[in-house]
Amino acid sequence: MNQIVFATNNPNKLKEIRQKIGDQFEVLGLKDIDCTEELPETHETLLENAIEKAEYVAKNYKVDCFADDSGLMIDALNGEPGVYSAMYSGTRDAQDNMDKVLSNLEDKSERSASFKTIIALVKSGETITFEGKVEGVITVTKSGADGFGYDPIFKPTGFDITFAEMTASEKNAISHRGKAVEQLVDYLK
Ligand code: ITT
Repeated sequence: MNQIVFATNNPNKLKEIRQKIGDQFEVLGLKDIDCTEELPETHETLLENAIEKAEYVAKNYKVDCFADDSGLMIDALNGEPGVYSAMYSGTRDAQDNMDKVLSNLEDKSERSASFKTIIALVKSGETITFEGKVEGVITVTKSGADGFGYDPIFKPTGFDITFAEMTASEKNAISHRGKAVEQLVDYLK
């Protein structure tokens, strides 16, 4: 089976992508290539950060790889948390990050939001990017225990449940990351 390195320190992302394409590719994590440091993310756009992470790992570890930079964009908060989604509350704690979103949206009826993923692939020294997006709304309370990050407060358009109430394959079929990964796989085929 073809191998591909996914340059992420987020174990939930690795698990999701393995669930989605694990029957087609052996997806290696950073531990598998002995990369244990924090990846650089110094920019203010998902696109630049995804490219930065993928190119950093490709250059320093001499592997072809891809990286994902994702964010939750909330219209009533002018696109926040956006590129700062991972540490919106000042920590990586998902409960604290969701609490900050819910408190910022208190009393707001306009709750539309979208998740976006940019995947940057570095292959044979060339960088290519793919994008996936899903629209939805931010709920008033948290529901569900699956998934990760903001999943318990994001209800995708056309569904009556949050991402955290879906099975992994249900989420993967419609999610920002799932859509970006489908394009990556089409390209690699
Ligand atoms: P890497 O940079 O190592 O890949 P990270 O967690 O720092 O991991 P990002 O910079 O892309 O990743 O931050 C994205 C954050 O957005 C992530 O930590 C979650 O809080 C949130 N997020 C991304 N995708 C999500 C999803 O599918 N469901 C819920 N929250 C998500």
